[in-house]
Amino acid sequence: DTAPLKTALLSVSDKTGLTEFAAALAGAGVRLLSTGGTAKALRDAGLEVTDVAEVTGFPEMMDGRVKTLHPAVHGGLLALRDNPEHVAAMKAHGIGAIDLLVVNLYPFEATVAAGADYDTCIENIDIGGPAMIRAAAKNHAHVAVVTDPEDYATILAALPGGGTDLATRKRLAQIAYARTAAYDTAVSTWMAGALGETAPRRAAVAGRLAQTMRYGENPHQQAAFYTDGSGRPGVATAVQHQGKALSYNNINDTDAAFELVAEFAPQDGPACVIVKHANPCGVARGATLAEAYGRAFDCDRTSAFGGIIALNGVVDGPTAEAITGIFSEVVIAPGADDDAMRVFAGKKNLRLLTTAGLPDPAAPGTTWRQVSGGYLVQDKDTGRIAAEDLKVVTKRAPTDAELADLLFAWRVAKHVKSNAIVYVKDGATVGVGAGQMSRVDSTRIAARKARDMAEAMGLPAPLTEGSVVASDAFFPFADGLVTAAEAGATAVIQPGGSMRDDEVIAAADAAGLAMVFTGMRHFRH
Ligand code: 93A
Repeated sequence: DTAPLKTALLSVSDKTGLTEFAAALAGAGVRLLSTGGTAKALRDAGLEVTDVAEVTGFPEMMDGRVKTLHPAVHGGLLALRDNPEHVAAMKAHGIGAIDLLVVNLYPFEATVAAGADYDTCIENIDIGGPAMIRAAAKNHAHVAVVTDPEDYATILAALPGGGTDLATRKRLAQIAYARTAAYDTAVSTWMAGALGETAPRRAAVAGRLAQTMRYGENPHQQAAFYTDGSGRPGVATAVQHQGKALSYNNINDTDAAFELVAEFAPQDGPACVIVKHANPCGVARGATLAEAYGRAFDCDRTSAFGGIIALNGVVDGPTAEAITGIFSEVVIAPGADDDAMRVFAGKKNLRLLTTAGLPDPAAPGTTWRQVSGGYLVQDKDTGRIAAEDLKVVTKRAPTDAELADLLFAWRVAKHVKSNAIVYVKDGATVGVGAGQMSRVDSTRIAARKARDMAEAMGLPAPLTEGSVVASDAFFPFADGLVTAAEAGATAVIQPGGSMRDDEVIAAADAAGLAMVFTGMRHFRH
């Protein structure tokens, strides 16, 4: 699958590393074609170059707006070398194959950033460059495309082997499409600004506009919802049966709830999640979905009001009855039967969403976050821990019942904003501490809420009595663990790896706790 490298077309605005690269190509016997400014730079460096104008039979015209937009160029980039009709067309029209395209675009982003006027920005929208890049990338079966001086080295490394291999050309094509997509995004975003409009309702993102909203996180913010076209089961592809349109916060919270409930496979039994402000305030298993809902509700009845409820199975009548006992914003589940639909129909304000299934928590993905002047991009957290991954670090090992709850708590903790502390008893959360700047505070808050809840329910002991506790990252000091032990926890799951692990383990032993290390952290911010 090595594609020979006989002819290269170079047309670059950023001339970094150009002459060294082109000299190496020429040295390997590659014929160089080039546009005005690039050709001049190469000639100045003593290299032999053919002007694209000679190839097309047309001069560069209209201030350079039309230089490479010609069948002699695009035919040379797009022709399939192993297709007799394509080869015949090349011959008939005198089109020569172009094996390597080296293009970087007019500096549109830099022109905007420099505060240029409208016409200057317009003139810096590259048309011919992206057209060639997209053509060469499409034809990566035969053509290599380089859009970034950083990748010159990739081509140079391939020269001794007589050309690039298919895997390399595919990788370069992927980079190329990322570049043209980002370029047009920059143009569209700039135009929105020039029109005096805010971006969200017509943002250039890699997706399809699904819904514009009355407002965003707050009423003075405009907002819209875009689907990514993946068709993944979730809030983006759910069918809404009743209730008002989903708000920005509804969608965010519903996603959080559904992603968490999907951690519990239906074949392992019913599970329910209640979310408020993107954090779970109750997660539980049950013999039935109705029971799972009730147990999730009991974790924090106060916060559950106006919450978002996600279930991992088809909602039935009794579950719907239980849910409609209080006001909830949204219910999402992979289906609802006729009985449930009838019950929900009596609550006009409740939004009911059903999906074709549950999201796959192991499916790889990417998360994006905007920061001033850039984006943070990372792999989705698909980390999973099984019993065999755990290391017992205390004198006492967890019992089977504790172990089951520890793994449950760990799964929930992954979906709680850091610092996350999750107390669990018999397959239900009994205390959740979320989003605190200090881990010991999360530990205390969750325990206090569990005490308050027990008082409100008329129970003698706090809900955390006899529970287990998960911490999304290591305990830096023993104080958090001691607090959990005082709240009645008997076993702990945490990553380990603190400088003071020894102190934390000693405190656990002193309190008779069993503790396991996961070796994996689940920060979520
Ligand atoms: O104005 S264009 O959109 N029209 C074209 O046909 C065209 N072909 C290449 N801009 C075009 N280019 C761009 O010219 C390339 O993407 C590159 O950024 C630049 C290189 O011009 P020069 O070689 O004259 O410096």
